[in-house]
Amino acid sequence: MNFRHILAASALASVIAAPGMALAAGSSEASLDLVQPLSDYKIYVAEKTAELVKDTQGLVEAVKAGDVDKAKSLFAPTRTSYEAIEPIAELFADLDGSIDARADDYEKGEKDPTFTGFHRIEYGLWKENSTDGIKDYADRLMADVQDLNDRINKLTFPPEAVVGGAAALMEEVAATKISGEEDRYSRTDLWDFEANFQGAEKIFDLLKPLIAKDDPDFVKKVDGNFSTAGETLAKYKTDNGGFESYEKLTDADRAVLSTKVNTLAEDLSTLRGKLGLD
Ligand SMILES: [Cu+2]
Repeated sequence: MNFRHILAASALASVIAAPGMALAAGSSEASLDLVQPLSDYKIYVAEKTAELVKDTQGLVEAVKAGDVDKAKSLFAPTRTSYEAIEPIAELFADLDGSIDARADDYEKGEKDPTFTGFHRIEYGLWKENSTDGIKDYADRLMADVQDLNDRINKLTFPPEAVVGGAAALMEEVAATKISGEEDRYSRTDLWDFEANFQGAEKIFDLLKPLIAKDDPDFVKKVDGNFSTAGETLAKYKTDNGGFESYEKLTDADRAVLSTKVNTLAEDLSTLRGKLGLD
């Protein structure tokens, strides 16, 4: 990193901390172009975390009321706002662990008392078919989600995490969604898929104006892959706006998604370099 780069980065950080602040006239640093997309992204994330808090409240209420069916119906839609902003949520590793870890991360798996969060609740609802053992986990999830919301509101978004986030989301899909690892008890994986795609596409759309001029073919290719992935997922949409079980996904469609996800991950991983953040 050279000195000019450091200056630009710190100027950028202070501008992002105060989104309303006007840019100094004549500032033509490449990375200052990121100010607008970053502040737009911050708004997007704030909306998603507010939604997450509200939806989690509903899920927690259903669990505490002992309403298994209602809690099941709220599980997948509640998660989507978390999945869409995972590049930012993951900056808080402690919370990401307690909110979204899988049983495999714990020595005693599902029976491990430190296994908490969405997937512990998912296990209770689908495998134990009961809310009895998960009421405390519901309270904990609510507290963690509030904490996440507070921390995100105070966060100065690191440009590399945002720009790199588009690829990170596609890598998340490649690593934990295609395999069906993430929502193994409920088979609601396709909801997460869509949210991950939307989160990645949001970042790409915000950055697009910065790359479209120099690299129109790249933009076209990425847009094309996003839309093929979207069309493939759309085949599994249900009438109530949700998704069919992951088991319904055909091998052919799984292959299409897998190819698109890997290509997108690869292409989007070049964004940081294209925008001078490497
Ligand atoms: Cu996740």
